[in-house]
Amino acid sequence: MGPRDAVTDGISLSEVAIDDGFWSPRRERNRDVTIEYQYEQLEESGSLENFRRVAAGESGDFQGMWFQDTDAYKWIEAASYVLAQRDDPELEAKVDGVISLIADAQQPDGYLNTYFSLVEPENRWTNLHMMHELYCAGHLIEAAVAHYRATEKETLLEVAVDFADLVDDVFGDEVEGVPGHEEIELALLKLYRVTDETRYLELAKYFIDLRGKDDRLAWEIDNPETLGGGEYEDGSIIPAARDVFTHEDGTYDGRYAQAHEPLRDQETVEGHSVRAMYLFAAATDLAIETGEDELIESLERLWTNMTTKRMYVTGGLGPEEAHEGFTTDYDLRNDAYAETCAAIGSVYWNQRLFELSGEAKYADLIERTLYNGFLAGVSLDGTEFFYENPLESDGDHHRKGWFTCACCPPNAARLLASLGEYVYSQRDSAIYVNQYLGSSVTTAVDGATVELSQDSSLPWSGEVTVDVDADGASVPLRLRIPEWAESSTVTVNGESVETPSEGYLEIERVWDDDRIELTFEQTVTRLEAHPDVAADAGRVALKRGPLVYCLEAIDNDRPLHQYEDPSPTSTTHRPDLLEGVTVIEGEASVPDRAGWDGRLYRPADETARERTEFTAVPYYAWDNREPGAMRVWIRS
Ligand code: FUB
Ligand code: ZN
Repeated sequence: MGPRDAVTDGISLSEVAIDDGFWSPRRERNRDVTIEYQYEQLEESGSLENFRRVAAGESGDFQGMWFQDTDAYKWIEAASYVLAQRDDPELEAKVDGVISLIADAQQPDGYLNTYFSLVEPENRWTNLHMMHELYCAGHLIEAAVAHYRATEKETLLEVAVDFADLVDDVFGDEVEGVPGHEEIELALLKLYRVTDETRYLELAKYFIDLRGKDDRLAWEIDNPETLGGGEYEDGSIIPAARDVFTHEDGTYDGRYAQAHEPLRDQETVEGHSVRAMYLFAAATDLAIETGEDELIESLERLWTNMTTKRMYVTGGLGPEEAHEGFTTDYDLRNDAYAETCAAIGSVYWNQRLFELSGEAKYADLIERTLYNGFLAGVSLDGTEFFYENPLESDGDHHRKGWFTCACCPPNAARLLASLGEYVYSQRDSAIYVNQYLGSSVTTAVDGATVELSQDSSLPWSGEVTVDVDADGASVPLRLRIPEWAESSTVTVNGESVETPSEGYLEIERVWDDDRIELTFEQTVTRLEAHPDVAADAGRVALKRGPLVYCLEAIDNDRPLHQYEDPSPTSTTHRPDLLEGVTVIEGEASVPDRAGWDGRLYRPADETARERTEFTAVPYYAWDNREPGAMRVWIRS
């Protein structure tokens, strides 16, 4: 038995059925609209055509970003999660069609990358820092594992295994080095779990351990003439990559790809935030497999740095656009980059940290990220996406259906389709209820069949019921007390249970048609940020339950910068607004407009202030009406 078997035995997606007032409509739209629409985009963007052309033995005329294959892989992954939860022959046939295109494009030795096959077949594996061959391989593997788990078909798994075997033969032997964009590491760990082949575990460990130790990436930066990728749009990618991989004085800087020092020595989260999240997720999976203390300590240290100094109140990550990532402690400017993929990566990492430790704080952060930093990335109608998720806008930032670099839309689709993975967990023979959303699960724990059925009123109010039946078996149940709950009450069959203020409430008893009722008090909180966050100095943000709120121009008469000292007075559920949201209303102070005619400046003591009403809506719902300004942090 490895350490993993001792600590966790995940509940599979097909065991969980979600039926939730808040999430189900979003997931249905994801299934019926988004996944359908994204399939069309795969055709329109040339992604599928690239596979067809490789299969036909053609060359040249590659379309799209050099890692565009991943759009198709992520689409298959999202569709597979849907198929894991219900029969859908039409979708399955579409998935099969895309898989056969991919299989036909695979080279006889297992290699698969349409950019290199079409444009520079002789330059495989020459540009690890930017050309994403291993990143594409990772998304292929993730798609294959999801597809195999959903359908038991091995069509894509065989393709992925052949490619993974080639990568294993090449790396550590013919080529020494790590990918500039992490992703393959976490994928190899998934492949290991599904095949039991230790070579994939070893290969993931090789990539994780080598990062920051070898000088291959640095060497590439200084030897651009030897690199593949030179033919991509006249090689414009190579100088651009140099910018993000060098200090101002032109010397190599590995932080962009978390390659500045070995992972186990890293103290702060650095560089490109999606890359960082994927690396840390993989390393956590590795720690789950090996139980290695040094690795676990470094991951905890990085998590603490991120969550106490480098994370937005929404769970969003990475203020800086130039390198799409982290900068310095407390740099949380509100024109945040905060890529949707980084929020998604954070959910992946935190889920693994939970599996490793069983600690509620990771599930708390998943909840915060899902409802805020992630969900803002998807329009209410499911057809448009944010790439960047600022916390303040002048009204010119809008979602789009697709992007030239379309990493976020299919990433959002795969997370929504796999939401069931985050609700329950089984660990140390206990069942954990990690997220409160209407759902049911039937699973086996130490030979007993346990059925849970949950009803939840989140995020609008805090009432939850969980019906439990284990046919008279005794199974510990751990229920997360959300960090935001001001107070909580829990009863079992009407009898009160003593409840901790945070962490998990454990209830162990013989379960036989029992009902647990939980009430989490939701109050509106005015949050302030640490004094070193210059961007939020003298500002407050409104939060209620798991939701962060914002002001949008459309609901408020004055320009948003004029609102000061918001005092919430009431909350109202408005079924008509933004598909049903609870708004926070109150009064704020604004400057009196009298006496300004013909004047731009005047002594400050001449300006009186007056109180006016404001309305705040959940941050996730912003930019779904008429364009206008938005602010999360309001002057205090
Ligand atoms: O480079 C692949 C993906 O595209 C990254 O994860 C995103 O940040 C975007 O740059
Ligand atoms: Zn993205």
